[in-house]
Amino acid sequence: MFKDKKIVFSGVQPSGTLTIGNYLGAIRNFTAFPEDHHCYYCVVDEHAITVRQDPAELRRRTYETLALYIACGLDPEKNTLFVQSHVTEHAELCWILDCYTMFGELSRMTQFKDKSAKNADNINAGLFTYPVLMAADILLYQTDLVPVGNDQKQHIELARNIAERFNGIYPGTFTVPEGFIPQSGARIMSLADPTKKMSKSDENENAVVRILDPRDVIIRKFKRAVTDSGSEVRRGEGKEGVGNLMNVYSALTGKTDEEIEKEFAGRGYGDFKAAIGEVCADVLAPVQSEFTRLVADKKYLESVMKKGADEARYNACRTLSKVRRKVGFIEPVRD
Ligand code: ATP
Ligand code: LTN
Repeated sequence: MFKDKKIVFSGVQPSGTLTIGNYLGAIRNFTAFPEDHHCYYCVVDEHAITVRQDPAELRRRTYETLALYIACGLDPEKNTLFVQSHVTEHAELCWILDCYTMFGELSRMTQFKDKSAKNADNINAGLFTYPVLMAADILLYQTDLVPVGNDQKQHIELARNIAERFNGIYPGTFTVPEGFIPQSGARIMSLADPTKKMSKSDENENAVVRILDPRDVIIRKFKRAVTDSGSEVRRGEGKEGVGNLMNVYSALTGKTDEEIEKEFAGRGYGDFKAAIGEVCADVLAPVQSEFTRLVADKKYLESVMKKGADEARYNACRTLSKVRRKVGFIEPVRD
C-alpha cells in the first residue's frame, strides 16, 4: 500500500483513571513524532471489556480518556483520535487474525497470566485473545511505529510474528510494526510495592498517582511511597522503591542518576519525596486545567470522535478489503 508518511498507532484502555505510568510510559511520547508521521491514537474500549466494566462508567471514561489525549497536547486536527468500537473493522480483522494465531503463543503472554490470576472468576476468551485484537489495531493501519510502555513489548512482538506469518502466506499484506519504547519512564512501578507495575486498575489508591489527582494528593502519595530503611538517594540491592522514585524524577525532569544523587546527597528520602511530588504536580497542572475545560464539552469531544472514526475507517477498510480478498472471501455485491 502506498504511504507518503510513517504511520504511528497506539491505544489506551478506558479501564480506569490514567496514572503517571500511562503518562510517562505512553501518552507523553505520543506528541514526540514529527510532521512527516501520521499518528492514530485510539481509546480501546473493546479491550477494556475483557475485564468486567460498569457500562455508565466505561462510557464516562471513554470521554475522559479522549479529553486527556487532547489535554496532553494531541491536536485532533493533526492526529487521528478515535474510539475503537466506532471502527468495526478492528473486530473483524481480529477474527481473521485469530485464525492465524496459535493457542501456544497466546498461552505464553505474561499479561494474560497476570490478569487471569487477578480475575480468576472471569478468565474469558477475550482476555486470552486480547493481543490478537491489539495486533489487528496495529496492522489495520499499516503501522510502522507503536509507542508503548515496556509491559507491551511481548504483545508487539506477537503482532510482528502474526504480520510476518500472514505475509509469508499472502505476501505484501501488512507492514511489520516496531515498538517505540521511551528511554525513561517506560516502566513505572507501584508506590506501594516497587516489584509490581503501577497499574490504573490497582485497588490500592496509595499505589498509584493519577494524572488528575489534586496537588496535595500527589504530594501525599509520594511522601507515603514505600522505600527501604536507609536514607541515601541512589540505586542498589533492596532499594527498588528509591530506584523507582529516581525513574519518576528523571522522567519528569530529564535529570540523570548522577545529577539526582548529587542534588539529594545528605538530604534523606523525605526531601527527595517532597521534591518529586512538587515537580509532578507542576508538570501535571496544565494538563489538568485543559482536561477540566475539555471534559465539560461533550459536543466537542463527540465531534472529535466522529472525525477521527471517519478518517480511521477509510484507511482500515482499505487494509481489510485486501485481507478479505487474500484469504478467499467473495467481495459482497453492493448496488
Ligand atoms: P490496566 O490496569 O487496566 O491493565 P494499565 O494501567 O496497565 O491498565 P493500559 O491501558 O493497559 O494501562 O496501558 C496504556 C499504555 O500505558 C501502554 O502503552 C502501557 O505500556 C503504558 N503503561 C501502563 N502502565 C505503565 C507503567 N506502570 N509504566 C510505564 N508505562 C505504562
Ligand atoms: N494493550 C495495550 C493497549 C492497546 C494498544 C493497542 C497499544 C490496545 N491496542 C495498539 C498499542 C497499540 C495496553 O497498554 N495494555
